Amino acid sequence: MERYYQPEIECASREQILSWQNERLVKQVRNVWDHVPYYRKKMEENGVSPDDIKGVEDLHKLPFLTKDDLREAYPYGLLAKPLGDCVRIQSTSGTTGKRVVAFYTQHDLDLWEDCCARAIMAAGGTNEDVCHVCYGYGLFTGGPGLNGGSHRVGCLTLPMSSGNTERQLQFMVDLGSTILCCTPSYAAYLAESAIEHGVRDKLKLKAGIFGAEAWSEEMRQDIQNKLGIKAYDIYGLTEISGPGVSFECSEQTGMHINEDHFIAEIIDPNTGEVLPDGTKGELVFTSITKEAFPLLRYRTRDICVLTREKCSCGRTHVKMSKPMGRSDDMLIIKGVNVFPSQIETVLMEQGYPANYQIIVDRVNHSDTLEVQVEMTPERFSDNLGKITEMEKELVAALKAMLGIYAKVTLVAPKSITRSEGKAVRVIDKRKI
Ligand code: DLL
Repeated sequence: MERYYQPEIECASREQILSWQNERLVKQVRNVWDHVPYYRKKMEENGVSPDDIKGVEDLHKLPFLTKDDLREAYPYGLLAKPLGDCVRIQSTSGTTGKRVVAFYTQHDLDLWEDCCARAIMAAGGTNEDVCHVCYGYGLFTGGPGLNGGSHRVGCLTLPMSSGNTERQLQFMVDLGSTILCCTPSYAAYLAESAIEHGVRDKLKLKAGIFGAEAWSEEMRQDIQNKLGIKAYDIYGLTEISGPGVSFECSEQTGMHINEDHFIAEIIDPNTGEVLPDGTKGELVFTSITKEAFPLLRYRTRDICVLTREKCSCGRTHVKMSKPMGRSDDMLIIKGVNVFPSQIETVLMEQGYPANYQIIVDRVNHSDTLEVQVEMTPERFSDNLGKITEMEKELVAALKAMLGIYAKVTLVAPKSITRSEGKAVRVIDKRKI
């Protein structure tokens, strides 16, 4: 068990972490130069060679990689190992264009599962736990990643995958699941269903490990209260391995990035300039231990802040804030930048559940924003005559947050489709 809470790594001094990163980065850059012609060409075009990279302080000299590069090099163009050494493929859930595929050697899988095991242990997991994994299995990394991590910790692992909510609840009750792993939107749905089916008090859950999509602090509180658990955030992306790139500890104030495997930078998304810690910007990762699919300076499009304040859990690895949205999720409505997460915060502050849909359209050359919000059954039956008034209150609260008018439509309980994986919150009809 000790293997996965590794204080000598997770609580190492900054000097020690930097020394690992320097050594591994230099090796990785040389490896990519030697084995990935696509990236070597990029380096040559930018006038940089492996000899220019002596440590983390030289990272900024390397060119960025973006999702477009991954699509261009699809499927095998960024492989650094012969196919014979690769044992697994995972893929992103992209709905348009070519999918992004990532490759793993057995060693890559081992390190990825270690990262997920660290996350489970940081959420209090031990070999006494029953870990209920209802992230999707298959090409999506959520199920396989947390499944592997759970095995490493020694938990009894339930590879449930997503869907069939009644069966999920039945297994949770019968087998006494103690740790729940799924998207936060599915956790909210499970909580709602457990209450509805009268099984909430039969659950033995103590912790949840929720990620793969943006979720607000208000949503965390709601899930924690409804399920009587502590809800931990977990972050990751297929290109860099999957879940477990970073994870929350008991302090719940940001996610520790596994800095022995990934170097994180924050950049200005418009200029590419590296920004100091504490500044909001786009998160960029360099994977320094990956064998099959090592990405250097990969732009995630996720907007967040890095902090290095001392953490009460003792871990010293840098923390990233909850992503505030993706730069490509940001909606520009009437020229104003709107993140779906801002809308969620307002709704939850006003006591609405996290079941909502954002509809953006263009009518007579002007953008329109509508937010359909589901009411709880109690609120619905108690306030039938006051719906217009309640809609007006929400319009005002949204205006104060976003600075623009949003039409609000309160809809009946259960009328917005529930998600079993990542929730689709936004319908942008301008793009259809
Ligand atoms: O979502 C990996 C994952 C699975 C993470 C399970 C956590 C739990 P992708 O499908 O490649 O991989 O999507 C990656 O999802 O760039 C973020 O925009 C978003 N994302 C992931 N975790 C979080 C999180 C998985 N905790 C993309 N908060 C990332 C907000 C998240 N957004």
